[in-house]
Amino acid sequence: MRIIDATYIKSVRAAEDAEVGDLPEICFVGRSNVGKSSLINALAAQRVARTSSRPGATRMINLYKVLYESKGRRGWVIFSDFPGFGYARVSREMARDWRKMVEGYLLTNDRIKRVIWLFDVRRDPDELDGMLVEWFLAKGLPFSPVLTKVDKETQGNIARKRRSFEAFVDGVRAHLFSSRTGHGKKELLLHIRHVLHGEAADKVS
Ligand SMILES: Nc1nc2c(ncn2[C@@H]2O[C@H](COP(=O)(O)OP(=O)(O)OP(=O)(O)O)[C@@H](O)[C@H]2O)c(=O)[nH]1
Ligand SMILES: [Mg+2]
Repeated sequence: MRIIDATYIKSVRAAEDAEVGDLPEICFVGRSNVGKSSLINALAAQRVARTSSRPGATRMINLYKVLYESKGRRGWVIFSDFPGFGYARVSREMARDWRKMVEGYLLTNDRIKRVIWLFDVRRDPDELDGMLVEWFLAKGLPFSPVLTKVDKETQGNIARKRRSFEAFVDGVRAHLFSSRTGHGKKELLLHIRHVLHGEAADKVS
């Protein structure tokens, strides 16, 4: 699969405001600063999503319309770039607002084919991450973990972290990614293609 073009459409707080017809959607969620916008730019091979060194800058869900080619056929998909969660400096009230918006969006949008959950490979999952996994599983939301910024870790650590992360998410396969080196880009695009065609193998075998 190859992305031919990606354009920003709009920023929304609710699924009904998306107005993208019946296009399938892939959501990119994860903690603040984990590399969501960078990953979208890396997949799209262009700077379409805004990145920032200021964590928590994105407050709305940013929608991108993506044209792709796969096996000689073209198709459209929406990529949605979510505001980061778990940023320590936001107030309790803002954290509650974030949660209401994100949960509402994910639960009322039946075009969503997959939630791509980005996780910094250097971190260890904490209680908040555990709650998120439980929530995905309880709601039956299909999710794909991606360990990001692998250029910052040694091969040995990456392999070890991947195994323990996959155990943490109940055996769901975790992908590796670096937007700096492009590591994992081909595999992730292939995975997205499989998701869009209903062919994804999600469990670690
Ligand atoms: N070394 C390295 N740095 C990265 C990588 N991906 C992102 N970064 C850096 O991490 C910082 C945050 O990246 P963003 O893509 O803006 O992260 P985000 O998840 O969209 O952040 P929020 O929108 O604030 O939640 C930036 O300084 C990026 O340059 C990566 O693969 N490797
Ligand atoms: Mg961002």
